[in-house]
Amino acid sequence: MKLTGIELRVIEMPLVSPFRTSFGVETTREAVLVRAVTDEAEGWGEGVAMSDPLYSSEYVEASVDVITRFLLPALARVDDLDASKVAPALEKFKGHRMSKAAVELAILDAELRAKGVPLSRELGAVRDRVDCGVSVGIMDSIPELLDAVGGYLDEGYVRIKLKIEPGWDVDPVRAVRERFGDDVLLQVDANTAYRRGDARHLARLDPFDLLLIEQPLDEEDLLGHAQLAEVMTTPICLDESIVSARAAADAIALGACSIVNIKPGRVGGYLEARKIHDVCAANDIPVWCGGMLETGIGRAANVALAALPGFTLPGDTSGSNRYYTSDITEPFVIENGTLPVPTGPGIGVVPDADALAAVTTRTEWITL
Ligand code: OSB
Ligand code: MG
Repeated sequence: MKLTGIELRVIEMPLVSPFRTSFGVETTREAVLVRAVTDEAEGWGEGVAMSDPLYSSEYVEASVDVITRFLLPALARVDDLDASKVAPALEKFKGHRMSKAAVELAILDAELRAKGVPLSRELGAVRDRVDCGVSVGIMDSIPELLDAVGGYLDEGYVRIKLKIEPGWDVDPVRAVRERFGDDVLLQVDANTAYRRGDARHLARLDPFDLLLIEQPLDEEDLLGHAQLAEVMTTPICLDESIVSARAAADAIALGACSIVNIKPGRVGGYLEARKIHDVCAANDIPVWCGGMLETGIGRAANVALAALPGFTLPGDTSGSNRYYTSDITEPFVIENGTLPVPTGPGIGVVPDADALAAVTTRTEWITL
């Protein structure tokens, strides 16, 4: 395949409601979209970097810059390009995994469209629908939280994840358990908001029979997570810390987690994400597919990944309407708590030109 050009788009989409985490409040989702034009087909990728470097060091403007200035020139020099050559060609550039992932996905989508192969099949999917959970932000009050959770359960979500932070943890969890019962699959996500010294406080979550606690401590604090695992009975799941298959293997060997959240953007792409799935499967570590408030582009690819056999827990693969009043692709609609795995070639969806134009704030075309 020959890459002839790349279109980079910055989009900005209003969220249906503010999404508050321990690191900030999001009211709109700004994101970078990549359209790869090759001599055989076109492909789309979505970058998951956010506007500000609060979840990780990456952010939208940096993503546009590194893709334009470094990643694309390096790819222009690769002969016979295919998706498997992207990560090796970009390896010398440190970090910027979300940007690498966005570019790799666009090229993978183009390659698979040219071959007529769905991404799910390419990755090794074994299901045609995936179980869906929902990530519920920090709210101003417990009644507000209970209304939100009740609404999502009514929509059919099979698992609830509560965002937590110091001052919003044990009480909201208790309130959700009291209102909705012990059968609800429930987990929490701290996005690194706690310190090692909070171990005894966090252990107060243990009686609530949570599926897991996600990333309580700093992303670099693997040892702290291993120590916390000795104090808590709630299983520890890592998100921010797992930036590669090697990081996953190390975290597992250290006892820092017993469950892994796989986000392709965080780890440099879907091919590395599959490696993490394989490492975890070999170690009997369950995985689930995380989310980054993706549009239909990234969501389509996440749903394909979540259909792999090791994804035994429901993911943050919610329906489009959980985030946006109108998506840029055909919306993903929850049915019986599940989403369908796209069946078309590549990621199986394309953005609608008018919907895309309506949310685009900037377009750059780079000829290679
Ligand atoms: O930590 O999983 C996270 C959203 C943005 C950044 C980080 C996270 C999240 C979510 C939402 O929890 C997941 C989703 O529904 O896309
Ligand atoms: Mg998380």
